Amino acid sequence: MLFRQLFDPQSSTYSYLLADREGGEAVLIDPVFEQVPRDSALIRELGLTLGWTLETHVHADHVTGAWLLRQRLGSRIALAAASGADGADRWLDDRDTVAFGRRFVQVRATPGHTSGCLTYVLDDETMAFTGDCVLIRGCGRTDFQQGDARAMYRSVHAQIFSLPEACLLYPAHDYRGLAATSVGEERRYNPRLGGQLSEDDFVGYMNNLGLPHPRQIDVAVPANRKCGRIEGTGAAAADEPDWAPLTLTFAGIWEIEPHWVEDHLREVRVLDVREPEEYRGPLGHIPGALSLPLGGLAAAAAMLDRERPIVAVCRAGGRSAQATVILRKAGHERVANLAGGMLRWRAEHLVVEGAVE
Ligand SMILES: N[C@@H](CCC(=O)N[C@@H](CS)C(=O)NCC(=O)O)C(=O)O
Ligand SMILES: [Fe+2]
Repeated sequence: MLFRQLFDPQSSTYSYLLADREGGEAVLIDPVFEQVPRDSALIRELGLTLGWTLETHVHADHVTGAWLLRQRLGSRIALAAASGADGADRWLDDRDTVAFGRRFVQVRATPGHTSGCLTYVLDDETMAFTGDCVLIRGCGRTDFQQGDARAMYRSVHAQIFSLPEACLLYPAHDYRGLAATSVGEERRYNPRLGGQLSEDDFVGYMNNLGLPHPRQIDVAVPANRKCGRIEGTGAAAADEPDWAPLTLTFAGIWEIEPHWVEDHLREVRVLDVREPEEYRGPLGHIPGALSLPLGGLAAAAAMLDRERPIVAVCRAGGRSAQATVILRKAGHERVANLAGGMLRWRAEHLVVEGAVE
C-alpha cells in the first residue's frame, strides 16, 4: 500500500493519501481546500486515480477540498450520514467499508467532537485515522457542533482503544508538529482518556478547556456542510495562472508543455538560463530565446519586461525551475518552467536554432 501524510500549516490539518499500489486506486482523507493544487499534483505524479475523498467530520477550522477535487479529478465524496451535510455521493454508517483497489477502510462511528465524527480503520488494523476524536496525547474539543464529552469517552474506549495496541493512530490535527501515535501509547499516556481516568474525570477535564473558537469557524462550517462548495469561486483557486495551461508540480513549480510554447513563441519571452557555451552548444536553443545564465538572473530580473509571460528553459528543467522561483521573487507573476528543458524539446523534434544534428 502507498501512504502519504500531508500537512496544511495554516490550519495544522493532516490529510492522508492511501492507495493500492497495483491498480493505483486511492482515497484521500480530510483534504484541505487550499491544498487541492498540491494534492492533485501528488496524485498525478504518483499515477493514482482518486476514487473517494473521505471526511472524518464537518470541520470547523478549514474548508474541505472534497468538492473542488470532485470537480477536478472526478473523485466522489463520502462522509457520515449523521453529519447533517449536503451534497455527498455516499453517506457512511458504522462498520461500512470503502474500497480502494484490493484494500479498504472500515468506518467506525466515533461521535463526541461532533455528532457525525468517523474514524477510518485500515483493513488490517495497522492504521486508523481518528479525525478530531483521539489526537496525540489529546482529543478534539467538545464545546460546539453538537459536541458531547460523554459520547467522546465512549467512542474512544469502544471504537479506538479496542483496536490492537500496535495500531498506529493518525489524527486530523496536531498543533505541536507530532505526526502519529499508537493505541497502546494513548491507552497508557493520553492525559485525558488514558490510564485509570474515568468518564467523569474526562467530562470534568473537557468542561474546563476554555479554548477560543477556531478563527475560520464562520466560513468553514457553512462551506463544509456543502462538502466544500464555495459559491463564486468556480472551479479555480484564486492564485491559479490563466495565461496558459500550466501544471503545478508537487515540488511547487508551475510547468508548461513544450508543444504549447512552440505554438505560442511570439506571445512569450523565452529565457534560456544555461551558460553561454551551452546556449551555443550542440543542443541548440529555442529561436528568439534570450540568453541569461542563472547566476546573473537575480541581478537582471528587474530589467526584464512584464509585457509578456516568461518561459524559463535550461538543459533538463532543473536550473530553469529555480529561475522561476527567482523571477517570482523579483515580482514577475506570469512565469513558467519549460517541462523537461532542451532535452525534451529536442526529443519532441520542436523548432530549434544552432543545433548540431
Ligand atoms: N487555533 C485553532 C484552533 C482550532 C481548534 O479549536 N481545533 C479543534 C478541532 S476543529 C480542536 O478540537 N482542538 C483541540 C485543541 O486545540 O486541544 C484555529 O483557530 O483554527
Ligand atoms: Fe474538528
